[in-house]
Amino acid sequence: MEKQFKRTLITTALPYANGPVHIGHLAGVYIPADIYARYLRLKGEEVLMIGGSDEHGVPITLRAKKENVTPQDIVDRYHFLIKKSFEDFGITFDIYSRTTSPTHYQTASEFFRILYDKGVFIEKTSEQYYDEKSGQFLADRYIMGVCPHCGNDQAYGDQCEACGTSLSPTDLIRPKSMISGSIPIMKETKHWYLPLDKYEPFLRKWILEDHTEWKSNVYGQCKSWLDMGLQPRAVSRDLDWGIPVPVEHAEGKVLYVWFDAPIGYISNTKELLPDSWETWWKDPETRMLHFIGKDNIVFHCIVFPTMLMADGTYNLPENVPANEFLNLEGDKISTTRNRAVWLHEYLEEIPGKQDVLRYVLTANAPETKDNDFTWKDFQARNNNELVAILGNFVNRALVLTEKYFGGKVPAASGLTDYDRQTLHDFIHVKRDLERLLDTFHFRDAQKEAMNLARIGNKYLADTEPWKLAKTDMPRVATIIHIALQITANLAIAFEPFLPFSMAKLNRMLNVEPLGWDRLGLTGLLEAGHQLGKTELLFEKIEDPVIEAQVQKLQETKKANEKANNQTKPIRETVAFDDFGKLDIRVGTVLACEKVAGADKLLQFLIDDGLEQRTIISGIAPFYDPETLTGKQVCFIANLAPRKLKGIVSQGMILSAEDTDGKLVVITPEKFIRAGSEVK
Ligand code: B3M
Ligand code: ZN
Repeated sequence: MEKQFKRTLITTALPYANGPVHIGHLAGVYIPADIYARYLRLKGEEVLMIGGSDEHGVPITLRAKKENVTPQDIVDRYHFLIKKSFEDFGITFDIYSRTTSPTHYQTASEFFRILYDKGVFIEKTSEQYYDEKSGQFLADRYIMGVCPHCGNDQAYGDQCEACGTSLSPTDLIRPKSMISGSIPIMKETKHWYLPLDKYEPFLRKWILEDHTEWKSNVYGQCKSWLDMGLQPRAVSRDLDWGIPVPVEHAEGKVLYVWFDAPIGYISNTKELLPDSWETWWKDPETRMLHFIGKDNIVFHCIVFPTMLMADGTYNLPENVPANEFLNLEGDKISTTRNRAVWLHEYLEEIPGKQDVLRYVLTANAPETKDNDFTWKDFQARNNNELVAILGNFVNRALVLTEKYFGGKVPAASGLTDYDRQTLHDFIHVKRDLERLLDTFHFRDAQKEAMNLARIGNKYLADTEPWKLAKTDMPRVATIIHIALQITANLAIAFEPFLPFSMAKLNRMLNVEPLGWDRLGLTGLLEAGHQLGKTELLFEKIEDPVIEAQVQKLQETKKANEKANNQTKPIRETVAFDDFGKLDIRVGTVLACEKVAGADKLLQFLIDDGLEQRTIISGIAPFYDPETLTGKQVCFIANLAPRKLKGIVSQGMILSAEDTDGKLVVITPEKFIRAGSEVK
């Protein structure tokens, strides 16, 4: 028999407060969690939805260093921005707090201390990478190097983002400090380890046998971790930003961010409900669900449950409905590369359209695999689905009521078979929606809700009440009555998905929000009920809006390329003899002119000390040819000749590229004999 629960505790991954939140966050975690929480509340169930910012960890300290401010400055800036973005998108947290709160410091310290006193941790001294220049140990993202699995040379000490492998700093090939760029040495340090291996038999049974219903991506990742065998995991770090390890002789050591962050769920519940938080965490009749992204699976399915078990007084999660990743126009979303649709910018640039984004992100939710967000699809889903199906149906039903019945719900009489069939169809919607929502299939659930609007559209198109107005008003009244019942049903079915628009629809229907138990019923609006004022639910999004967004993304791409140009890494070492093969000379420019039919090319006549030679160079956009005549340049004299625009170029003039792509010719510091060798 399935377990019965009295209440549901929903936790949502705590985003790092090292940048604003973007569509990937919404699609992966917060929209599904919010849909689910709203659904349960509509059903009248007891629910708590917990959120907050993750304010520790290396990404935050690195950002602070880069900007020359304190980590506290960084988290203050982003915590409030993130909190506001979530509010603006209607994410209904019961609390959104932060891991720098006093309650959290106390809760996390106590949690560690209880495990410490129970003798859970292994204390171990080992050698770890240390940056002598900055006088600091290098954990996690403080260190970078080549991934041993895929060869990516930008892999971090805790993970390779190219292939997704989780790493430890000593796995990296050619490690380099992210603080000083120097090559680190090994140095001894003491840390506390959580012995995951001891809990492995329990975890195997709990996940692999008792939770076969978990999503296959979650179950699969857990299984592969368990099959590889679990190792003790360090839960402390040598850092000056974080919660101090609450034991003696632990100066300079803080709790590992992945130890303290999930405890943030507990702290935030405590902050909200100081007297009754334990009901939500310890009463077996509470069901706990973690909404997260796929990169957090191991922490929520293995590490945090182990911590909770080691304490022994807490519930374990019932389910962890993790999503995969959302890409943007075919490429990864990246906070560091500023490649994202930031929520606060979306709201400024496309104001009042929160529900459109909620709808599109749910329709494309990366529930089973990575998925792609494109602006074209965003526009198409708005125009062809929200406007053309849902908005159109609701508008027709309401406008017809206004036109023929002065905005009062008309009475139905003498139902036809077709009427009955239509009413019957939408009774199914409730059952199907529940089945899908209960199993976290939000995209299909939203599709099902949209089907109800399709039923409505088809009903009006088939019955054509506007043609009957002159001949058969009782029939028109019946049709409109049914169309209005469908409309009221839509207001319930879509509430979890499109809360702003459904609040508007309720105002147009002049009703208080209707509860979930009324979904599928046919008498939601009684005859004689006066409707409110009709407005448009959705409006078309025109091409220029979409084009502006696509262009913005392209500009970011260009800016990134330029920024990368600034510091191109030094190329592979060459032997001295190889350098000696190049014959670089100084030459005097005898004449210089534009090459006809080529925007970029200049043709030089150079005195090379022995004879005159022609060289073609791509610097026309940056120089007026006349200003170069009489100057001296450096050129490669023994480069194999090449034909450009029909002219043979005998060598190459050396120039340097500035950050904006501008080329600057290299000239000797003072006038010198033509033909002099550059060595
Ligand atoms: N801050 C990682 C992330 O944002 C981390 C989640 C913590 S959940 C307790 O992906
Ligand atoms: Zn890799």
